[in-house]
Amino acid sequence: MSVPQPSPRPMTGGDMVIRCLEREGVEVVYGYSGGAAMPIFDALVDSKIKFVLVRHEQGATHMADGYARSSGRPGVVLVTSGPGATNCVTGLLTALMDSVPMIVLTGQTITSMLGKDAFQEADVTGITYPVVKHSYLVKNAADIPRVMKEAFHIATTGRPGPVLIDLPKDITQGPCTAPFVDHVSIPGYKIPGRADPAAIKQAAAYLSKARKPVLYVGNGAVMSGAGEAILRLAEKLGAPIVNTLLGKGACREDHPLHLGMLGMHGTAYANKAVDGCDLIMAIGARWDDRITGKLSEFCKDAVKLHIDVDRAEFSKIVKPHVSMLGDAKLVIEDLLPLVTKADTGEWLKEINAWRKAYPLKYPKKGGLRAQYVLDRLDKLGGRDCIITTDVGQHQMWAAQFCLTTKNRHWLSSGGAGTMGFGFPSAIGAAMANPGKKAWCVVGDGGFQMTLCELATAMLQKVDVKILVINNSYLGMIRQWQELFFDNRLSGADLEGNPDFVKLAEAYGVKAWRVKRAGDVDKVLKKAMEHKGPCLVEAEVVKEDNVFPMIPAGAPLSGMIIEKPKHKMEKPTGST
Ligand SMILES: Cc1ncc(C[n+]2csc(CCOP(=O)(O)OP(=O)(O)O)c2C)c(N)n1
Repeated sequence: MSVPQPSPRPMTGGDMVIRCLEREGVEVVYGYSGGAAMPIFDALVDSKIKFVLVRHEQGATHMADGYARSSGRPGVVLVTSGPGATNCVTGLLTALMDSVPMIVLTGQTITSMLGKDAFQEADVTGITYPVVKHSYLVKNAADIPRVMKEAFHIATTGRPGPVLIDLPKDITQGPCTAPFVDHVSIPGYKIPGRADPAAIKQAAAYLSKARKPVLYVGNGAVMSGAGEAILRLAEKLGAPIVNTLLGKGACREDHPLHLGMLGMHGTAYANKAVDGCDLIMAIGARWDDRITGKLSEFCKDAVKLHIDVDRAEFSKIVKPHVSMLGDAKLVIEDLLPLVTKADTGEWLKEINAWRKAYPLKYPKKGGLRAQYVLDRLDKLGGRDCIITTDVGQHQMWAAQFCLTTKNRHWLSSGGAGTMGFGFPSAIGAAMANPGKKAWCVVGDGGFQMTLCELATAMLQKVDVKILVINNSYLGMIRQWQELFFDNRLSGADLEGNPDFVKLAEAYGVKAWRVKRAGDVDKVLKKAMEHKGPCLVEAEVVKEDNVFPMIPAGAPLSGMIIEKPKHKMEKPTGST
């Protein structure tokens, strides 16, 4: 049966939105339909852009986010007004906190009904104002080409972030005859490139003098692709590298100068190095409270240098001796010829002694350990895969045991700590990187927040391997209650968990359960070899803790390497 072809019609606002997406090179849009967005959905029918119908709008935002983080290209979301748009708020916060380029198109009620409590009306630009880099409410179809061009420019340049475009239905349904826009002109919006040469010279002098330097690498280094340049700088200086949770992968973590992750659950030797350094240079990192602990004690006597693409980060938390506003890669490249090798031999010896004395470790007895499963994933090819995580203990163990050696191969919600992020972001990452496997490491709690996207994974046949670390608890919550609240468990027991294997199978997704260390390799290999989505449920020790740990608000020197015998003070840090 042949499908009737649509009769040629004048271009609508909805058509213009889609044409603009095509001109920006968009391949895929994630979303959920609804009344106010129908003209845009109608225009999609005539486009080559792939539309992925998710099962919840939050899932669409995290898929677009995973697509963007893993590829550097903006992720695009299309949803309807009211609840469709408000379901995107968590995804917007997640993307904003981690500087992810994203475009969110929301349908809106017709312009004549704005502010009149029309059906499914919500003040979406108002509600999302604090969680976007920028937003637009389009009241004139002629503005669509300019708004679309600007939105992509703003989302992807400088410090990237999500941009929301609210599109009333009469605007997308009515005619649009405006020409395409090829150039943007936004007065006052400047994109930093190379930093001030005077600042570079000053920083180079400090770096050349330092005897105990540390390079502290964050998400800005991932986004600018600064890794190679940072490694050259580290080698030239003889300086160790530490990375934040989001900085994983900027520089290969198996490099001899790399000490792994710093901060609350970082390696002991990374934190000892930061605590004992005489100079620390933040490269696209923002002195987050998970890193600094008690601020007044943090690197008290060390010289602090800061490279960032966002001027607002300078002196927000830490006042640097030198700030360098610019793209991390360009700044490091400019620093390289100016630094001379300092004598850091003693410093590296000291660090290597810490490495030997305080390796990452976990109990080998008493049942299957999440750490073991993740260690095996790392050894069985995990480093060639993209790894996404959800939030909780499994996230920290994955950060510790799954080394990242390739840029944009580690995706985790850092700033917002959004449970529910891990699985959908893996779908987006797999779609952005055909031929790559995406492993999603997720807790039994967080998986249940967005597991409806099993349908999306199955329909899109994505190569996503879901590793559910099932400890039957909201593990990180249980850990804090055990350590700081006299083990008075409250709202931490995940009684009522489903059978994850049966659940996956109900969606047509292949699944295995593993309970014994001896079976881990076999099951992980099966999952690696399986084409398309599959799930491994690892039934792990229920009551295990992530160490090392710096309690929130404690100084780095207050790091706990193993479970203390004494009762601990309640943490005083922000959360
Ligand atoms: C949306 C959301 N709600 C609540 C939290 C607070 N939180 C942080 S970790 C955590 C527990 C996660 O449990 P689970 O997913 O089972 O992972 P586990 O810690 O056991 O590895 C909770 C509730 C959060 N980060 N995000």
